[in-house]
Amino acid sequence: MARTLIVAGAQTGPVQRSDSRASVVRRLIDLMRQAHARGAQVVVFPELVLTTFFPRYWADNPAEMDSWFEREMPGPDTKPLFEEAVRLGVGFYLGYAELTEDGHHYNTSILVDKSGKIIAKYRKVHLPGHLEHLPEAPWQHLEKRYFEPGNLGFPVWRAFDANVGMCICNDRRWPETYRVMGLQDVEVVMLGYNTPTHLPWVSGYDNLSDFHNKLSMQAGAYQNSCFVVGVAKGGVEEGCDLLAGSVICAPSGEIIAQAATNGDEVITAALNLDMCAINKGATFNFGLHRRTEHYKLIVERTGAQPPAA
Ligand code: ING
Repeated sequence: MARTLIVAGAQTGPVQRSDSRASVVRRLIDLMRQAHARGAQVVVFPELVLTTFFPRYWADNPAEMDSWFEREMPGPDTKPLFEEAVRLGVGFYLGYAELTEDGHHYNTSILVDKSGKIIAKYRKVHLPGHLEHLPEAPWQHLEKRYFEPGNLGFPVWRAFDANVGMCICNDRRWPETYRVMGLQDVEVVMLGYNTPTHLPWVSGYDNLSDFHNKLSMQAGAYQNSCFVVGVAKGGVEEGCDLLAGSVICAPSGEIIAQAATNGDEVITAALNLDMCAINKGATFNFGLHRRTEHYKLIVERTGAQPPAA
């Protein structure tokens, strides 16, 4: 009997500045009910899903942004989501802005089991964008200003009878993210994202926004023989168009579920987890094929250095 995990990606449309957390949680509960109706055992929500993507705004004092952060999880606004999850008997991944008791700011995701218990936490490692204010740009991308780099690494947990890992948004573009989890025998990588389709600080690739989105996750899935569940907050948020394109990728690298809209939409797939073993035992049998003695630069060198003239 194949080991199967039915997962749902609960893509959301935009969250405007004026949308309350309570109104967002009502949408998440509706999506969770739809996912449960399709047999989902775990539901993946987007990155920073409770609020608008506030790193698009400049604040002279970063502390002005603290109102976008959660000081407790669950808090009064998110408790109804945890309660619904227990009622339905489903687990979920939730992305949110975390403000710790000792004043640290992280772009965070948690994994909650079907009893409503937080069983895992991840803090975004790769913070994209820029530090300085770009006053001419239609929006900023100031994650480096408002968040600290994650300090938990890329763990993999045993959950839902599978080896489960988490990452967030820009992390999905870096092969190291998947490989560190692959070296922990990950079978399902869950991630949420908020991806503007126009990047003021780098031009030239806006037209390939969805191609790069899918390429990154399909490659990560194939090269580490795992499933990848990537879930967007999409649509036009305060004038900024966010990419939708949520997908579930199989260890073959193929997309096995894909969103058709840029709004609130559930995608589901029954993951045959034994599929991971095919290439873990062959093409990507790390223990048999990798030659780590030649990989030192990956850890020792941060930025690229050209060859001597
Ligand atoms: N958003 C984007 C992402 O990595 C980005 C930022 C887009 C960086 C495209 C580079 C290219 O999907 C977040 N929140 O990381």
